[in-house]
Amino acid sequence: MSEFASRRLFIGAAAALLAGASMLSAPQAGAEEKITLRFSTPASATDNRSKGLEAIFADGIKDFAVFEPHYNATLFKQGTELAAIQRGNLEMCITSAQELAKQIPEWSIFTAGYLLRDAEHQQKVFNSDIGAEMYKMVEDQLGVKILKVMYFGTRQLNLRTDKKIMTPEDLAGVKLRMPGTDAWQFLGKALGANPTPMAFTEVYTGLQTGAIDGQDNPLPTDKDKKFYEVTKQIVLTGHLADMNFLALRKSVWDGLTADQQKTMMDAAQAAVEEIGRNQLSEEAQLVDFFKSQGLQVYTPDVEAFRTRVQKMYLESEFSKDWPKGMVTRINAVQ
Ligand code: KDO
Repeated sequence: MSEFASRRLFIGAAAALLAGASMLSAPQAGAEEKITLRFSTPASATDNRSKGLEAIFADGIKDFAVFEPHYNATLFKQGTELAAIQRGNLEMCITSAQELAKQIPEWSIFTAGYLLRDAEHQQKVFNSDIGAEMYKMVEDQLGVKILKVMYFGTRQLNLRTDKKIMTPEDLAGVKLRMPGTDAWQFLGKALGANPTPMAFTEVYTGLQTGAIDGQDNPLPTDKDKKFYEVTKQIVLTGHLADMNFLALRKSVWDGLTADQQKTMMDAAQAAVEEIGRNQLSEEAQLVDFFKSQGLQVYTPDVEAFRTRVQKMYLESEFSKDWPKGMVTRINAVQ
């Protein structure tokens, strides 16, 4: 019996005992049937993704499931969430192409800088047959159901150093924190920097103490995590139109009725739409905010970054695993 199934039985038995023991504390009708969806993320509770999931996703599924978020990587360390789901110790997380690529090499195509053009292109790609094919690999190989893709924001460089960065050459020797997977480290290298792995929850201190010279994240994350307090500039490289995927253990999905599955998909869709809208609108406003905080915010020679990054990816070991013809198909999505 899976841990999930035994947990349900346990909750059911406990509720039955309670109901029998006291009429005063009778549980709500049907409450004992609810499934608990433990969700782990390194993000904070104030992140737009967290707020959107709690307000919309959790509410949408409340008749049959309890969404139980754990923020700031307090339940599972960044990068261990998928394995925890696979082992049956966790029900949900928001995962990334970089995490999926650790187990499914074909997924590294979506870790390439300057491939997805922007939020709209990204959403269209994943809502097309391309997304369906990629999600099927995750279901078949990992036993994880991708519910929806969410626009997380466009990644920009954020440095504590003064030197102006106009080209990849200017990043030579810059200790750039990237998350700790091969795909992320390669992106840092392709940008011209000296990448170094560090967990997301340690980045603020890393910047404050000078253990790292900079980091990359979407502007809403720089604001939410207050990275502007410990950095001096934001370089608008726009090197990755980044996304996350709302992921659920497939055995949990398979245990839902068809109606519950539809309700869950609708709730996930409504949540990711709201999250994407909020990320985009914050991105449009935040340059002024960072400037008001005394940071230099400017656009470098993006063409120079794009040319170098695309060349390095096409010549990399990663590209050998990309599904045949996929770059052309992605580029063709209008
Ligand atoms: C990060 O560690 O920089 C990153 O932005 C990588 C993303 O894929 C995602 O894991 C994100 O952190 C977390 O959700 C925390 O915001």
